[in-house]
Amino acid sequence: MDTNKNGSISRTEFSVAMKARLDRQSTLFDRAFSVADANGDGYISRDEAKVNPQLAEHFDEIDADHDGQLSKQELRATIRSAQLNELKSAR
Ligand SMILES: [Ca+2]
Ligand SMILES: [Ca+2]
Repeated sequence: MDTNKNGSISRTEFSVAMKARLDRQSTLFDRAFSVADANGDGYISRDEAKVNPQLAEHFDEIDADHDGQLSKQELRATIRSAQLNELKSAR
């Protein structure tokens, strides 16, 4: 992360590193989503979620509007709050 090797992480270095991390996560997320979304309708149904034990286990928590389908938005929101919790507990 300390790209100019001056021993401290500048605000720019930090935001560049964060952006790279978010881009990478977003690519991974899209890939994971399309793998789970077997019929390609943009939603993960309960059946489709079975390929991923974590998804299947937390299906009801992630399905915020309880329509029986996980949208990208619902998954993203879940991942984001999981990451926030991780940050909080790291402190
Ligand atoms: Ca689907
Ligand atoms: Ca839903």
